[in-house]
Amino acid sequence: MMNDKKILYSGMQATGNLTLGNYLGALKNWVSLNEEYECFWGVMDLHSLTVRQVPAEFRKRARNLLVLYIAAGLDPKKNCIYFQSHVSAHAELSWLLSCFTYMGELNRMTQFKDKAAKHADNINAGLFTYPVLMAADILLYQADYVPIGKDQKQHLEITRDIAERFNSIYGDVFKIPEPYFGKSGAKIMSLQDPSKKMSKSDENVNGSIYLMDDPDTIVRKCKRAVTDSDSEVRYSEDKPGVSNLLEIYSACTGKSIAESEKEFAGVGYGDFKMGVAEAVISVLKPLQDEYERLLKEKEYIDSLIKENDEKASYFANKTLRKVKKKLGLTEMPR
Ligand code: ATP
Ligand code: LTN
Repeated sequence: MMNDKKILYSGMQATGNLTLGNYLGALKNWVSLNEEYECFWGVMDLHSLTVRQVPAEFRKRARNLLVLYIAAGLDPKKNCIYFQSHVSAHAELSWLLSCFTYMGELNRMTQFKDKAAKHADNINAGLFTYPVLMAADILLYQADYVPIGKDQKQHLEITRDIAERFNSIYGDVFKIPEPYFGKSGAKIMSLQDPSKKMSKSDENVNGSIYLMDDPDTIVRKCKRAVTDSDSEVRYSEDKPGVSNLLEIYSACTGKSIAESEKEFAGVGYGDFKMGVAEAVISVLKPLQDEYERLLKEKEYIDSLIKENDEKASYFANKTLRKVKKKLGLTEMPR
């Protein structure tokens, strides 16, 4: 069933509303990868439960994220797009791998420390073992490559350590995954504080452009973006706000930074910001239209979910059976 393409695995948590950063830095760049790789993209809904969710909203958000993957151009016939929680092998392997993961290793995870500080009232064990579930996600599919942002590098390293530890005891069970740094996607910074990345969990909604923002909101947020007291549209380390807007413009139009600078030479910040807003709208409007159209195609989406859940389960369970056998768990009589 599987061809000889290398396997690529990634996904996003169904937490918060996706930003332009998530799109330009990740989603947009995922679209063409299926030409070269066999791709699996999970909606990481089990990971989302490490912070409290309101059930009705969460259900909707998770489904909307899956629809958004498709609206962004991931072809669901060529990419396996599925919900993590629909493939029970993730939770099962996560338990098994947790018995091969040390407390000391998990204690070193910076994301745990950050999130524990942010959610001091709910430092649950799931937050602590988050990287083990992530290791299970990746290892179940024998992934060769994992496209991730810098913040997830430590989680991929622990995944490799767990896999190597397991393999050294039980033989070659898991493929050791590598991070995937393809054509590097743009790193988009907050419009309000260009020293911080644009992030869906940012409390200041003016810092982020959300994928579902309407044109007026996009114009307003761009106009309010922090720049500097100078008036020159130039890419430079000492002009982080302007540089970020140029980065956004360049990623949305496909023009280089140099070309973009030239285009705005001698133009005031007001018109420059308007130009950036228009470029963002021209990218987001078609995405939003396609998303709205797909949301109405309930049966079509349901059938895709079913098909892709089955495909994901097939591959995941193949690995899980092997792991259980290696561990000496008894088999269910047929
Ligand atoms: P959170 O605020 O919940 O931590 P986030 O917005 O930082 O979320 P993630 O869920 O951590 O996003 O990341 C999803 C994907 O989007 C990752 O591949 C990550 O590298 C990418 N990404 C997130 N923010 C940006 C950004 N500002 N610029 C470029 N890529 C980004
Ligand atoms: N932790 C990742 C989301 C994630 C993931 C994965 C990414 C969960 N499981 C497996 C790649 C592979 C995040 O927060 N961006």
